Amino acid sequence: MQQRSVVRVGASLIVASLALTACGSRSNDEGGGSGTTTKTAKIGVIAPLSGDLSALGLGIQHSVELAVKQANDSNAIPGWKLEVDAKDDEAKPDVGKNAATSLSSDKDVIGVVGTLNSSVALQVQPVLAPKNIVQVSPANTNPSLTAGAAWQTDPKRAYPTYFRTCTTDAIQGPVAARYLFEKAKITKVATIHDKKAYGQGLVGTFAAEFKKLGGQVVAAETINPDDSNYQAVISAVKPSAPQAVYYGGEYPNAGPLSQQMKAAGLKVPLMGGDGIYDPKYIALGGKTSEGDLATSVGAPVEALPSAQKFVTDYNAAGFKDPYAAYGGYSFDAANAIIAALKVSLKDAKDVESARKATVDELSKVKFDGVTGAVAFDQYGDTTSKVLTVYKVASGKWATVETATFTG
Ligand code: ABU
Repeated sequence: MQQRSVVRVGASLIVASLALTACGSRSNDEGGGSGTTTKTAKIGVIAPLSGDLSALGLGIQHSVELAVKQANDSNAIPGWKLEVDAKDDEAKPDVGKNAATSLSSDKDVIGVVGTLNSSVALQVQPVLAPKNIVQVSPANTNPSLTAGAAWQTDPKRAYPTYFRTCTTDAIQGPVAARYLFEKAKITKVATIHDKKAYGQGLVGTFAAEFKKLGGQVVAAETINPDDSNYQAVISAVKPSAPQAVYYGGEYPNAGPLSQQMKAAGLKVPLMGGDGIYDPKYIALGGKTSEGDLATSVGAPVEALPSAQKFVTDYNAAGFKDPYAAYGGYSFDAANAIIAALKVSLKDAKDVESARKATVDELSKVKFDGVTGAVAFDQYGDTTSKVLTVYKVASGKWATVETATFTG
């Protein structure tokens, strides 16, 4: 993996509405004209639409709704209207599996955008794959979802139907390790994770790179994601005198952990991955989250010339929730499916008969999206691998640097 470019931003830092149609086919010609029919294909969304992570999940849902509305408005697929069917997975694997089962039993569903959580995706992939329903995640970063459990030693495509627009923790953990060791000059860290697929995997790739660089992992602990009091883990970590804590998991646990470790006298920065990159982390962490760090997938959408229309259109659509960390990647994920559908639905008599062709077409998709070039490699991973380091400054996430990787 080669780092191609680094763009620094911030010198002070160390370095819907939808045009819904009825299901099935209907006449376009309600007044008795040409008699052509419009068929319906559905794009499902599986994401946390309620609960602690809904700030991220609702941004995914609305960004897909925006892409679908724009496709319908421009008659992107003549003879077809698209619908969004959004299901709440509550960030729980079993609920996500049920959502996937429900969508996969709907003959009009052609693809799914989601999930947010890697642990949920592990349950969703095997439900959608046998039905040839494509799944494009804007947010799952666990490497095994594309390249299999042995992704480091013997990579093998896990499911031909699974793709993602974000990069993975194979890059995210090492980027954080290099930032702490090389830029922040931190040589001793403690790691803590939530025992879930994402958190455990991210800490694994971080720790391997940190040690390779010559750093020391002086404590390695876990929390229970259902807990809200972290005194035991803080007491276990504090005597080893880490200069930073690297956390694998999401903001509902990370924010309070940051607040409690500082209150307990462990006054060192907490750094995490994209799972903590949300304003809610700072709200939960309070004033002492100042100086904490995160990496997140992609470049900040607001700073991308390619994303300005998306940002304007999203704001104009009047959604009550922000597009949040994964909005740009969700919009691109939906448009990747739509690009495939332009070919696969063209002469299709119905959705089910077009599913296999949609899988094939999605693997060939190539276009300039709002987050950059959108295309997939032989595993279903994005070919555009971009990550940004952020730091809490004056109560907000401030960009430190964005890096693009090739190879
Ligand atoms: N990528 C961070 C949050 C989602 C996940 O579990 O991968």
